[in-house]
Amino acid sequence: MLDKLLFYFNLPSLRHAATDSGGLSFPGLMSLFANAVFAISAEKLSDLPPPDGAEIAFAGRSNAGKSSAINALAGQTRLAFVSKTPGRTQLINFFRLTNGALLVDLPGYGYAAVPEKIRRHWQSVLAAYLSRRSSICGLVLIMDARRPLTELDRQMLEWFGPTGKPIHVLLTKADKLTRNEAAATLRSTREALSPWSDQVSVQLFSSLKKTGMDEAESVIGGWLGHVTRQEKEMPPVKGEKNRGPETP
Ligand SMILES: Nc1nc2c(ncn2[C@@H]2O[C@H](COP(=O)(O)OP(=O)(O)OP(=O)(O)O)[C@@H](O)[C@H]2O)c(=O)[nH]1
Ligand SMILES: [Mg+2]
Repeated sequence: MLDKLLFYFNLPSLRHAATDSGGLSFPGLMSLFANAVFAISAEKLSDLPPPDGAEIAFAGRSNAGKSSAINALAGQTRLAFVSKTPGRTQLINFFRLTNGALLVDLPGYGYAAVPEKIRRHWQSVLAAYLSRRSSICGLVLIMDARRPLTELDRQMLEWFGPTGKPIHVLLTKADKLTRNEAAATLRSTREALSPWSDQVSVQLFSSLKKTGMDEAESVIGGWLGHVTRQEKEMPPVKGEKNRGPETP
């Protein structure tokens, strides 16, 4: 496990990520996401760190834009690995915020070219992680605004919904739609999710154009603000090298 950790820390992009805040500074909530660093990767559930920190899970179809959204929120370009080839995030990657909370980049689902056996494996990992992980304080469900609410997106809602924890849907790549198309997609997705309206919120987002950032920051920041006040004395995560400024 330590070997794997050191391997990831030695990747140039991650070394860079650990020191690069993208040269941006943000007032208020954004400081929660700025200076995020790569923490640890897990290949299977038994590799997960102990569930003793606040986690924000990012799930979505393969290629929907999960890693890009994490980078956009963090104000960095190479924190999470972004690829034109779907199915590239094949590990559960954890990023540590300076307040100690974790952003969790989950492997994408639904990419047809991934062998059936691997797809099924990851779906069972996602089901177990989303339904049982006590440290998750909210799910960010990323959907391509051009094809929201696929069958597997609904499956994620079914798995996570019973936890009663909040879900925020980012309809991303909104820059690929006209204003009217984007507004119509937002309306129809909200309508489709209205039975879940106590638990689910929906917004338009673009990592490319950085639109919808304030709304996303305020929702996720709200979840973390609530949790982080209780998590001040959080113990270090087993096997993790860098925990940020609060490490004694
Ligand atoms: N135009 C546009 N392209 C985007 C946006 N977000 C992501 N992309 C592109 O979509 C592709 C996939 O983005 P990723 O962030 O790697 O997607 P992912 O969901 O992490 O993909 P997997 O890890 O394979 O599941 C890349 O080519 C990105 O540049 C966006 O808001 N607008
Ligand atoms: Mg990814």
